[in-house]
Amino acid sequence: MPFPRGFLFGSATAAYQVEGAATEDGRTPSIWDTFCTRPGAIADGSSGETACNHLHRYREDVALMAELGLNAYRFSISWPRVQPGGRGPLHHKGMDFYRRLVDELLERGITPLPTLYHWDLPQELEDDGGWPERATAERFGEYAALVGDALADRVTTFITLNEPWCSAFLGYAAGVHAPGRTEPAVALRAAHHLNLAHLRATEALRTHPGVRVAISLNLHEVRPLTDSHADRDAARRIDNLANRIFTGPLLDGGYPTDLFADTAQLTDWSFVKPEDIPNGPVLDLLGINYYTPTLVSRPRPGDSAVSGEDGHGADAASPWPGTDGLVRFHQPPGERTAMGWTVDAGGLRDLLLRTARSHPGLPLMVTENGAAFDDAPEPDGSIRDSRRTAYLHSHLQAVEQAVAAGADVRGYLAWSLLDNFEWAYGYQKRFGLVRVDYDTQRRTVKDSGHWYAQVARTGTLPPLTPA
Ligand code: IFM
Repeated sequence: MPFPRGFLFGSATAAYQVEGAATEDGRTPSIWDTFCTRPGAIADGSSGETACNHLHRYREDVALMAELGLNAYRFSISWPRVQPGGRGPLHHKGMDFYRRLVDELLERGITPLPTLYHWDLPQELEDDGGWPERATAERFGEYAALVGDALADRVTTFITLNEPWCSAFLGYAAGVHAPGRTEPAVALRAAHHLNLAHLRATEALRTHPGVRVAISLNLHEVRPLTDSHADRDAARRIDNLANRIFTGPLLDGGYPTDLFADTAQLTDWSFVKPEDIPNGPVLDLLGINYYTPTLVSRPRPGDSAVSGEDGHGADAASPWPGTDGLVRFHQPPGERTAMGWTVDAGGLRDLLLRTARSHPGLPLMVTENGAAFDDAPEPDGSIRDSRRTAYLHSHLQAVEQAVAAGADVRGYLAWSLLDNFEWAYGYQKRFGLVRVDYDTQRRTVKDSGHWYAQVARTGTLPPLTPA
């Protein structure tokens, strides 16, 4: 079952996770620079200050992608690097890096897929209230216009936001991501203003003829533990808070009314203005980031009533406003990655098929998928990460199956090209196809990277060799 013609096989990274050079050339702090200084916020006390030094090593990294035969690279643009403070004119020195990166990619036949926002909000905008404030969406629209003017002559697809669910709910409800606030009602406002930010960015980017606009959502494949009414109701609540809170306004003409009812104790949603709901398509492509499915039930008597046990730490505040006592998270059975996430490729197939059926005609792309494992280099320096290869193999098979069943999937981007700064986990979790030695910045292609290179070169899945 070959992949369709023109299918993109690429990899993805994000600015704060790889670039380093956090204080160079006029870049101002983002909420992540600030959050990393908070005691206990990052497991190993680290930050993205140096990361993989991709800002200085991008040529080497693009050469590596070319060597692996990858034909797409999803990277993100650091807002405070190109518009320090989040307001005012374009900072050309900062933008020059992305111009050079894009040119380097194009020279090597690699499609650039920039994401405008992968979580690094300029700190000044958070000081003014952050995503819960409507003004932040307006600032994002202005920033998107600057980026569009700078890059639309050489980039055709722009991804506006990465995983706005994480920005809203891990950042403002659970507090495990920057800015580290635990205000559930405010997180719902943040989600709406992220949707509005996408709308504003789309308006700005579409002034450039031929530009296509996408968003990357970490859509959750939500499964009820049993077919009981109570468990299906738990799944419905999480589907609303994880998925339909974004796909509703962006694709389906409005928020689900049961989401309003479920959260009525927290907010009256009066921050949603009728004109905030787009009256036409605001997506030319939907990016889906998938790692693991989500299994939920209604709590049974004696169960913990708290819904924090969803891979984000049982001790953290809940990222799911309005679900306390109503939803319990369960670990799906099966092998787990170093993140504790169950490996379940069927979840990706089902998610792609469900999305394709609910939104016919909308092109899809897997804009992130991959696995962290505790790689141990062999004495000769090689990295025999057969579990990561098996993960990629099964998930690429799932994509093939979805395509064969009719889903219009345009590409697959492995997370991540490089080991990098894994947010609150610091450098302890390695997702890369390429190992990074953080002392020397030496890059070593892992076995999974060599295997993925064969996929990219041939457009077919080579068999797995026994470990
Ligand atoms: O590293 C992150 C990425 O920034 C967003 N999606 C999930 C990845 C793994 O946790």
